[in-house]
Parts: sequence; C-alpha cells; structure tokens
Amino acid sequence: MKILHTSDWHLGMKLNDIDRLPECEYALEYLTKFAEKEQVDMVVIAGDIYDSFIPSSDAENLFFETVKKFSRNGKCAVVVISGNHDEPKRLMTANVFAKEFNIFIVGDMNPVSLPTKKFENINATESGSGYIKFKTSKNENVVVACLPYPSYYRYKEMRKDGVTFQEDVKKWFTPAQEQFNSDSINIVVSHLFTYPHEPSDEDRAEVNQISSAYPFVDRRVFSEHSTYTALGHIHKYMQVSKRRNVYYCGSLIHKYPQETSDSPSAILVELEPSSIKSFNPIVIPNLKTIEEIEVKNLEDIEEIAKNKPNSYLQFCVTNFSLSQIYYEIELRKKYKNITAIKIKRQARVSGEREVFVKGNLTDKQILEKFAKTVYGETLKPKTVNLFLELMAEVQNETL
Ligand SMILES: [Mn+2]
Repeated sequence: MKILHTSDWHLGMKLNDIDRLPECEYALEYLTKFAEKEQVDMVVIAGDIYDSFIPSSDAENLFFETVKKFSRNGKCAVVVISGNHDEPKRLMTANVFAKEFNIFIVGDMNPVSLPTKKFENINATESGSGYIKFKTSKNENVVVACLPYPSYYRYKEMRKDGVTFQEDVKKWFTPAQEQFNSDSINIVVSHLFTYPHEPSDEDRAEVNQISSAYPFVDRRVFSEHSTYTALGHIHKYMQVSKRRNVYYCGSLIHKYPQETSDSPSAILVELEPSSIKSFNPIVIPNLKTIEEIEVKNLEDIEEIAKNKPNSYLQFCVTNFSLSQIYYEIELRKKYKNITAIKIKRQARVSGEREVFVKGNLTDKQILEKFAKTVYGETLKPKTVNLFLELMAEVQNETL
C-alpha cells in the first residue's frame, strides 16, 4: 500500500504580520494533486495542523478542504493526530462528519468511532486505545498506532518520581503497539522529539535525567515491529532510525533560512508487511523562500528588499551605528519582506568573546561597555545622559 506522510502544516502561521496561509494553500494544492496522481491508499498527518489552539475559519476551511481532497470520496484513508500546537478536542469535533469521508482525527487515547458505510479501497475495521486497524481491497491488514502529542497534562497523568518520560511514553504506546502482527503493515504516527543516535550505556543515565526536564525520547520507544514510523514536531526532514524506519518528513512550508528550496517536506512510502517496498522523499515547491543575507551596511538592504518581494529576508549587517536605528525602523516598515535585521557583533568579527559581568559597574559603565562590544562605538555624552534619565524614570516607577 502507498502512504503519504506529511506534518507540521501550522495553518495560520504568521511571519512579520504576514499571513502565510496562501503559501500553505499553494503547497497543499501541490500535495493533494500529487497524492491523487500517485493514488495513495492512506495519508498520515503527524500533528500541528494549525499554528494556534483557536485557528481562524480560513485555516479551518483549508484543513477541511484539503483532507477531503486527500480522501478522494473515501478511496484514501486519512489519519490525523494532534500536535502541541493543536487543541485536541477542537480538532476532533470534525470526526462526526470526517469518518464518512474515511478521515480519522486522533487527539486522545479514546477509540475513534468507525464509519457507517463501506469504501471500495480501504476500510477501518476496528479501533482501540491509540490504534485503528484497516483492511485494503488487496486483503492487506494495516495497524496504525497513533500517539498524539504526549504530555502529562494532555494524558491526565502525574509524573511519578523515578519514572522517566521515556518510560511513560513507552507505556502510552503499549496498547497500540501490542496490536502489531508479523503479517500486517504496522504504522506508528506521533508528534514528539526524538534523535537519531542510540545513547551509550554511560550516556543513558544522563539522557534519562535530562529527559525528565525536556520531553524527548529515544528510539527504543518505537516498536521493532513497526514497518514505518511517521513523525512530526521537528520541521526538518530527518531519518531517525534506518533499521526501524523512523522518519520526520519536515514541515509543509519553510520556517527557517537553513531549509533550502530542495529539502524534502513529505514522504511517499510503499509498504508491505514488515518491509518498505519503495521510499521517496518529496520536495514540495514553496511560494516564498526564506533567505539569510549578509550585508556590509544598512544602506545595502533597500535594493535587495526591493528586488526580492517573494522572499522573506533575514539580514545580517556588519557595520551598524546606533544613529541608524530610525533608518532601520523605517526600512522594516517599508519592506514587510524584511523579517530580521541582525547586527554582526564586533566581538565576533574579531573572533573574541567577552563575558559580560555586571559586578560593581554603574549603569553608565554598563551602557558604554555594551556599545563598545556590540557596536564598536563610543557613545556621545548626549546619548548616555538620555539613557540615564530614562533609567532613573523607570527606577522611580518601579519603586
Ligand atoms: Mn510541534
């Protein structure tokens, strides 16, 4: 069977007050056409459908339209889980209608209700705590284990002393992963942090300790009997485990300049019981790109911003004087495609790093030191006095 793995749509995401929904629409248009052309049997969406708990009606509309297109009147099953950005209950309300399109939205560990009608290609046959079983027209048995974004709050559990997050996630996975059979196609869908290295025994204790503060798990939580594990949460295409076939597919649209236009953001896999028949990372074309550009002077920015209206631009300026601050504000106002102007620190240019300790320094000395290290400048007495006046005012207010 053919499966399309997509994740982290973040519908409703904004950048510099620019609504990125048209970009999502463009990418999803491509992805739905692709899924139709490939005649995929199942689409899994590994969480973070929306960017916020209360999405706009436009964002919801795009989600509903898209999953409906994916379903091709029920020919393709669509399995959606909630991510940390989604409000699980709100996401699941659509299940009342969704199941009649072969669409299943999983936001908690309760069994989803099954459709009342039969579809020609793939049908849900059973559901339980964290899993849905399907049967295809080619008589393939499919088990999908779903673990929506795991958190103690969402799973209504308390963290116990001496029990790691790793152990709890493994426990939450158990009822579903126990359903895996050697003759079925076993799929895991989740939204969490994991990493591609197996910690050594030495490191393990440390990893467990850190993971009690930061919710991440290592790949031992994923069943060895899983044919394919579809993850969301990290916005970058990544192979976590080759042996266990654990993958992050990447986000729908780019969020960071490191993601180049040719990085994959979806995965098409063809699965057989206990093996992958074919594996294809998909590069989804983006309507806009994110670029990081280094310039010498602030004056160089305007020309670039004018010529690249379809890119989000993050500038890094080498020479910057504090007196140019108003010019910078004006530039940002005029060109909405400028998403950041960072100043390359003088200390970093010369390769030095200075540790800044307040110690017994006065406010005046701190300001002068700051200006010197960050901007390489000596401030005019007028600027220093203005700063001190403001500081005095703030201190008076907070007393
Ligand atoms: Mn996430």
